[in-house]
Amino acid sequence: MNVEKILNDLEKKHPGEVEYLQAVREVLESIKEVYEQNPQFESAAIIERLVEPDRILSFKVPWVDDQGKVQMNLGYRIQFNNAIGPYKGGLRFHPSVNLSILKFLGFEQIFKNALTTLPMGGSKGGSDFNAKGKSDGEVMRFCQSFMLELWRIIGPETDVPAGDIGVGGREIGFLYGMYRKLAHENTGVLTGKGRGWGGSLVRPEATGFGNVYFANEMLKTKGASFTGKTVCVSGFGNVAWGAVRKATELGGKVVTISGPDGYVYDPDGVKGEKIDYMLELRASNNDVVKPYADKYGVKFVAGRHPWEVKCDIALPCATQNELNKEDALALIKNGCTCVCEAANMPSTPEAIEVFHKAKILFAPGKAANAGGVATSGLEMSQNAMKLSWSAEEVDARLHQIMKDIHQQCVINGKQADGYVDYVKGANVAGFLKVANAMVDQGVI
Ligand code: NDP
Ligand code: 2IT
Repeated sequence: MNVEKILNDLEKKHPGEVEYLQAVREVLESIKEVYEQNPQFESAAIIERLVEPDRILSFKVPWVDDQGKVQMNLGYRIQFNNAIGPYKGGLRFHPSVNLSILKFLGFEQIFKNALTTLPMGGSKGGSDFNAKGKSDGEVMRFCQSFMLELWRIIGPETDVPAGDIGVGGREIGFLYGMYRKLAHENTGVLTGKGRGWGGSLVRPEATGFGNVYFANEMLKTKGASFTGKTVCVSGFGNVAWGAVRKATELGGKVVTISGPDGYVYDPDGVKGEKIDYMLELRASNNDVVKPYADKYGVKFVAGRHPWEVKCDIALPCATQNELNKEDALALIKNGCTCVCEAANMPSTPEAIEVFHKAKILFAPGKAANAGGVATSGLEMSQNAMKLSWSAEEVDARLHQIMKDIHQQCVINGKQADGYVDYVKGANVAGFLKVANAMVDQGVI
């Protein structure tokens, strides 16, 4: 496989889509060897068919603000691949959203969902809507207008959206209400629903919990655990909240959280009611984390990333490319031995190279944050059965799924010297499952 040629051709077709090309490059470089060992992939043109989405729906989202003024946003849904199950993936509402970002997320989602062991294809969607400073009524009218277009191409057996950045329980509620009215049916068409109307227990916590379960599996391979460890977390949203909770529960001390404005350093640890306060802060429709530092009288470092703080374990939980080469070098210098990505693609390729060279434990988001979508899959199962499981049952299944994903990474990523390349492991395991399904099902 000529990775450079494929990427050059893709760049000509999709100029400037840097995040998408970054995600494709990483996967192609990892799977090159296994691809070349399986000539049936080449004859079925698997790569050419896998790197392009099945279809992209792009639409406008007009809505009326509280002053009666008409506002306009852009909306998208990218259905990438459904070889192993219905399209499945989150919706992101953030002003930075564009096609490149949603394509990278949709592409990653294919392999992540394959790793969960559940039957889910990959998709992603969203809008450049900025919730900052908006009232609940404005968010509702925006969500309703968004669903007015989206509902045509989704369905419980077709494409099942969920949350991502800027889309939490409140937005899923507004989106679901509108879908129910338009489709005249009450089905599990979205996941992350409220507990009283088809949602699953543990889904809000699942990405962060799953991430910490995965990190714990990695630590176990070195005879280590979270107990007594200092942990740096970035972000202060849904995923960061779950990760902080579980890392603390397992005996770690989380000393940072962060926002686009900078990071908070809390040497006593983010714990107890301070974790609940993270939820309040996130729900305030502000994008600043500084109020945490003001409230608890701890240090706030403006405009910087938390990776300069000394820690044993780093859990990036904010967004793509938030951890660069300098950050990676600082982590290594300060003795960090485990970086477990909870966000999607938070480490730049140069940062990953630093981690691999230093031979520390490093897990990519598509493996280590799969607990969120896996629990969405469990929500779909419960909806299909019209039953709901207890929190203990969902959590036990989530825990087992994360252990299985870890195992798949070890099997496919172990190097001759025993070092586990979790990036390779995750990409190879996810790719093989999808590519084999595509070969089995013919050229469609
Ligand atoms: P939230 O909206 O709850 O929180 C996201 C956090 O990241 C906020 O602190 C947000 O600040 C910050 N952030 C977003 N964009 C930027 C940016 N461009 N620069 C700096 N900071 C930014 O989202 P989630 O916690 O759900 O998502 C966090 C990460 O986890 C994302 O990468 C997401 O794709 C990934 N993920 C989410 C899953 C889920 O189930 N929710 C599952 C698997 C992965 P602000 O928005 O205020 O700018
Ligand atoms: O990136 C992700 O895996 C998510 N945002 C969750 C997707 C889902 O369908 O639950």
